[in-house]
Amino acid sequence: SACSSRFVLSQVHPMWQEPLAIPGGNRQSPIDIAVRNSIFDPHLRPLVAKYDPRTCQQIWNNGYSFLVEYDDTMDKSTLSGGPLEDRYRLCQFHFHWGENNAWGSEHTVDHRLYPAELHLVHWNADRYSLFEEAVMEENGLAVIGVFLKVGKRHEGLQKLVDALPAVRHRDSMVEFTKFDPSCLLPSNMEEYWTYAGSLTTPPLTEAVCWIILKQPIEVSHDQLAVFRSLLFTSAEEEVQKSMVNNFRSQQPLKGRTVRSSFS
Ligand code: SG6
Ligand code: ZN
Repeated sequence: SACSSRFVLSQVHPMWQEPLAIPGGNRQSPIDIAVRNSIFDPHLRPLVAKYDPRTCQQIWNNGYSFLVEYDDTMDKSTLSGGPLEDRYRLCQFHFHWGENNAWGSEHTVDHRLYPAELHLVHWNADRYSLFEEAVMEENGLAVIGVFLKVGKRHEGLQKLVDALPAVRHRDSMVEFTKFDPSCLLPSNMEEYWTYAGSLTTPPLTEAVCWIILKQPIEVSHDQLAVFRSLLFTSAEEEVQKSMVNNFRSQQPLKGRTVRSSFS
């Protein structure tokens, strides 16, 4: 339930032990997507993701997740189309996951939990000049959410999994290049849900156009086990804490509409 996942986070991650600065909160994320209540919008166009693997730079354990970071100083890896009016630049992707395969995703579909969820974070480069500026604005960010389910090993993901032991501790960073994020996208990019929401970690700003793909990708149990071998803690800390359950609890819909690209 929502309450228990908040409890889990406050148990495992120091960031969530502080009282949360919820900014008023009329469009907070994540949410449960109630399929029956989502509204088909025939004007929703196909997504256009054009990613240049040469913009991939590094992997960083930030003490909450691991981030694969991209050079966003030029329009080289971009997202447009779908519900978006502008062009958005990819700056990083990261995941959220559970301590086991029964939970871990931030969004749910008709209350179905997935073991993990990928977030590809983009900022509006048509309207703003920096991520730091866009993160404060209503149409500042666009995040693609992809559910992970357990099945066969994901070949594209494996290159990333192989690099993770090098960033086991908080604040560690390694060079990571030429990784094409499109290899983590499912074949069906036509079917998605979209709604207006927020970042799921502080500052929780209500800046995000969420695009949640319907088709999950398949990864193996062993690949998720490597995610779980990462640590929330730095090398100096005496008590090491596994990086698991790094998802936020679900937030009220508060009258928002979830649109779908398919009927
Ligand atoms: C992750 O989620 C990242 C962090 C932050 C956060 O845990 O570690 O970098 O990302 C864009 C951003 O600030 C919130 O992103 S999210 O809303 O897509 N989950
Ligand atoms: Zn996220």
